[in-house]
Amino acid sequence: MVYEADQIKVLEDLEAVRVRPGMYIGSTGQAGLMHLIEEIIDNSIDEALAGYCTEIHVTVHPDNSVTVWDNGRGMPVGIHKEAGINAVELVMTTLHAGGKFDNKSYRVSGGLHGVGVSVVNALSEYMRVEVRRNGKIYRQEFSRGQKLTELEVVGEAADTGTTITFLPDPEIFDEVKYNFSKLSHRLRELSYLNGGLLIILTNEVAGVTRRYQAKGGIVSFVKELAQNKSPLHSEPLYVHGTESGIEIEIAMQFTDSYDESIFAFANNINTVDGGTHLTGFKTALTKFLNDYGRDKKILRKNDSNLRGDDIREGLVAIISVKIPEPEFEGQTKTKLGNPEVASIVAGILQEELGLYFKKHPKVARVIIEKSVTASRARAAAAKARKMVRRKGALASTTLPGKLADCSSTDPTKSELFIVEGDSAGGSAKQGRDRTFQAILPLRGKVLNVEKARLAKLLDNKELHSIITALGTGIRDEFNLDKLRYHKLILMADADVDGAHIRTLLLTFFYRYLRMLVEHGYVYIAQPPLYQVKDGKKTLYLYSDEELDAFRAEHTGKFALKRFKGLGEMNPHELWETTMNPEKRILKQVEIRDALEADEVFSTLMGSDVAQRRDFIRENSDKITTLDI
Ligand code: 0RA
Repeated sequence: MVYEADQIKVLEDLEAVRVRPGMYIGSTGQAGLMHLIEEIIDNSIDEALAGYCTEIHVTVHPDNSVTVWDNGRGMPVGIHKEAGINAVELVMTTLHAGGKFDNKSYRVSGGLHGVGVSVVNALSEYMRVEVRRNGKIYRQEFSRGQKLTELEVVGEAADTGTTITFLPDPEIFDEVKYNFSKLSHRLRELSYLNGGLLIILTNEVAGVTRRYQAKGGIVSFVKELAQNKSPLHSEPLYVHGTESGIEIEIAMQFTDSYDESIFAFANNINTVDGGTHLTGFKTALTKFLNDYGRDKKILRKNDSNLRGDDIREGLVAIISVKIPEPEFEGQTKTKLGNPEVASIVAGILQEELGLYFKKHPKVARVIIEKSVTASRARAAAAKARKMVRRKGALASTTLPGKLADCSSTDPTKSELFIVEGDSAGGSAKQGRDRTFQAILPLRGKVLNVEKARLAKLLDNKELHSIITALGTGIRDEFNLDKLRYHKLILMADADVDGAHIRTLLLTFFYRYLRMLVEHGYVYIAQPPLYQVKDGKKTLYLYSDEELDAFRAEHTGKFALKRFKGLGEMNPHELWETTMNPEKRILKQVEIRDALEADEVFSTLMGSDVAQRRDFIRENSDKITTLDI
């Protein structure tokens, strides 16, 4: 039975969620809304992982409510013995009830989301659960964490499954507006990670439906990621194995590109900070190829061992592990901690590589030869750098000539504005607070990172000046302690060209200075789009929405000016609107933003014209509204 004390506890718990939503879902903005949807989807994904669910439909309705439908076993509807209430109600109204009665083999959640559906209920103005089970349709409705109705049978069902609809509470959320680009990105990722699973996303407002299904699972994922690069072997390698209840899946494709794109997932969560699965993978790959190369005499006696990063140059890979009890570590819980996973991944990978290369010795040779070339190129580049340094012409400590540095030498207080164009750079130099703000103007087209070899990258004047201004060096010589500014602010026009430069710079940061993004040091400045003069008052507006709102409120006369570029603002205006820490809006770049930029970049710069055209058509919003 439920005792009065229990009931009071439950009410207190869910009230606590409403009082401090940020503690449970991170924020009450778009990211928080995303958490609500992910929480519900995760339950359906768990059901798919357990092997009972083949389809998930996510629908966003015009009233902002969201429905997640699945064809799993259906949430249990029976009375829970200890609690004395039905299981749907228990799960929906009790904090952390999830684990009480389900004995699922895998859980998606575990660190990142995993707050429980009751949290979604607590933060929803309305919520409805429908279960198809035992030939019947059951329904129960809730609001703000409490039940509105009892669990009732409302019809007959031919199949099984669960349908959950929720409407985020406007009392909690600043604005209920979903980020469709993030949502579709995540659903597509989930379809790859759960091969065969059909996921359908419908945006009823825009009248758009997207269908995600990848019969080939992570092999299709790798093919897609590698499609703009030239592969060194025709089909991706696929490795699969289970040990001690831990399931390992790896797909990899070596290409002639110069960067490595390895994505590691644990229970469908993108572990951007890596962890034991990634360590196991890297160790085994390096060891195996060195042993194999020696054994087959591809590596000679005098050759030194191949280094991991030389082997991984040009590698596109997905590592996906599924673990009964994942441990997620780090501030953002995106690093896998389970120590046993490293040796399990390493063991399975070594064994499978042995079998694969027995059948495909040519592939092994191509990969090892590519690694040797990479290592020679790296040595040559290092030697060239040393020569230059010895000549004293360009010690990496010599700051670029066009950098207008700040007077502060304390990195935690210093900011670097990387500004597109000389004229905007000039305004920024005059408008800045020189005690802590440094300006680096960029001219012309920045190098195409995709097609350039690392050594050549250092020849590019623009990127070279960024690297020297930062002070950290890159790749092997990267040293975070030498970073001269803890805020790196990209400042470009709010037009298509500006968006391209931003995409390019983010891609450069993502591939060569990822640590800076991970530490939250990279920002995007948000210059205003409009200036309105209303009598004596001058106001700046940063989006078309703000302009619409202003128009709605001001029926009288006002002078409107649209800024076509940063260069149109005088130094004072630029300071007031975009640089003054008291007033400016900065967007902190997340690793996901940088990854998306990397994808946009690869497609835009890739050689497939038809694909590029489709991409631009589908993502015109992203490219023109700078939502990268
Ligand atoms: C607990 C146990 C079982 C299924 C579920 C939860 C479940 C929850 C949700 C939420 C959305 N979709 C879902 N699908 C399943 C298994 C019960 C059994 O043994 O049949």
